[in-house]
Amino acid sequence: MTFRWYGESDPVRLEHIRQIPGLYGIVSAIYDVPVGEVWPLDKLQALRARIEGAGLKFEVVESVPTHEDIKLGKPTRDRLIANFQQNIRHCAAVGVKVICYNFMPVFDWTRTELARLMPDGSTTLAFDAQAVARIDPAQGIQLPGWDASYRSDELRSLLDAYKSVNAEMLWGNLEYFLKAIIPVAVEAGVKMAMHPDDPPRPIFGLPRIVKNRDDLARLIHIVDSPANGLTLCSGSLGADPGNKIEALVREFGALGRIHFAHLRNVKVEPDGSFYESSHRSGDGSLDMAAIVKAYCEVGFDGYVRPDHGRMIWGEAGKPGYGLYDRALGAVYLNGLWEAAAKFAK
Ligand code: DNO
Repeated sequence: MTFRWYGESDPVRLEHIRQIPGLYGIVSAIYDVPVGEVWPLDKLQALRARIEGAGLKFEVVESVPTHEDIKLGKPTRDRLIANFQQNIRHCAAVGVKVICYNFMPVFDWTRTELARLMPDGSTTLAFDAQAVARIDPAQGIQLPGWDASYRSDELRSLLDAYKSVNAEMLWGNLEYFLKAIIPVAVEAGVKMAMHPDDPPRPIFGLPRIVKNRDDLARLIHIVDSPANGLTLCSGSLGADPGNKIEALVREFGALGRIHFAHLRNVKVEPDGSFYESSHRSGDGSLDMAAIVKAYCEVGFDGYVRPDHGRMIWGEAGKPGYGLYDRALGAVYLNGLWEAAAKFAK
């Protein structure tokens, strides 16, 4: 069981994370190096020392970001891919075993609200499909969490650049990238774990290609190596009711290609809207007990983390990444795990 931590600027303290029962390690990254550049080894060493000093392990990185030029297949990609390769080597040098990354154009996870008020007074992340459908990218895209990431002219030129990249071209660019990085990961002893698209559908006319079972199968076969694996995110994939998470766990787990499990629940509405519920099965649309049982039965021994939590008990902080609700999630998941393992037939 691991827990994501955003470094020294994270209001959640490592010393508090350590007090969660059954916590093994921290999932983190270097946040002060621009996307596409090499993470200096000394920064990684300092991060590892800080985490180990708090009594936790540092074996999972989330994420090494993939520069847009790589996804766009621009001529500049070779230098950026060389930097990505170097990041894999540097992570391996400090003991990292799994690197989570994604291949979503422009927007990583996308929500329309970062603090939707729930009847119990908690707040949570939500995606309103109608509100997204009303956004005209040509008029500018304002989304909480993202509007600060790009200047509006930068965003416009990125969106323009993607106009000539359809889904098949994005697959082609992914193939080029995987063929360059997976051999380096193999050599370094690191497993790459692709995070699926969140939500698992195209948005704002941008292609998205890691959305469902067939995409995951295609991805892992591009380079048929155990190092070319998945972060199976129940909440991202689960936002499409067509994705049966237990079945995905069984299929890709049996192949040994799930290296990192993101476990969270999501309440999905018929129009494609959703909000992030507590981790508990009864609060969302996913059967978390069945998902954990599937992991257990398939002999999964990789890294797990609770995913986004609600904001509860008056906690202020990074939406989705407070201490309290994620800690409840970790303990709930460990409970499910203990029961599934103990009573396995
Ligand atoms: C959101 C996260 C994602 C994830 C990246 C992985 O909270 O699940 O941002 O870290 O997509 O590359």
